[in-house]
Amino acid sequence: MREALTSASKRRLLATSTVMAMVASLVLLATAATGAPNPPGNNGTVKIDDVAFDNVPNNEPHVGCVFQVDFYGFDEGDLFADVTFAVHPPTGNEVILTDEVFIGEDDNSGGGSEAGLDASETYDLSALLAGFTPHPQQGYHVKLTVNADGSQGADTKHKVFWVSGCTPPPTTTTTTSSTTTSSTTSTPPTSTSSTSSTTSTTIDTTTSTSRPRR
Ligand SMILES: [Ca+2]
Ligand SMILES: [Ca+2]
Ligand SMILES: [Ca+2]
Repeated sequence: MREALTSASKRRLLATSTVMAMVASLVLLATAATGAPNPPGNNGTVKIDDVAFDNVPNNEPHVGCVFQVDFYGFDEGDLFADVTFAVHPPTGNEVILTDEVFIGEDDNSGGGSEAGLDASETYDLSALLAGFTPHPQQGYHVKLTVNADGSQGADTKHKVFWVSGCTPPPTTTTTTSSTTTSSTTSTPPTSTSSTSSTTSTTIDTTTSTSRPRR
């Protein structure tokens, strides 16, 4: 009786271990086929992110002057993305801002999903777009070009989007200073002029400084 039980349980054990081994090899096969880190190709994707800023990999092609570019699924390594913003017809056709963003923190796992987020950069184009005429309804037409290190073959990604709701940068600040001087004679008239310059430009200049590539 005891013999029979043990042999039966042995058989069961053998059966379960074979199944487990099969499952393990299947998983291995699956990861080799799809999830291998840094496979060749133009890995990664970029999305335009309007407020509220998030990590959701949807593209929002109508944004305010302050927006984000989110990077997903890029390869691991000493890898940077060259980011170029240009005004696009009908707004214009010239480069207005270039930047570099580190994108190589981890491999391409997660792909174009929230788990695959590699970088999230905030940009403010209000001062740079001030010299152009916006479309009355749509705003400024802007083209983003991203050239990513680590790609094999084509490394270029594009996103075209509209920017609206920009407040023009405060360039004229001379009007308010003259009115307050007559009433208070005792205080030195130095307090009014200093505040205007600090708030004018908040261009995102988080260019990753040194680039030790290749
Ligand atoms: Ca958003
Ligand atoms: Ca974001
Ligand atoms: Ca990655």
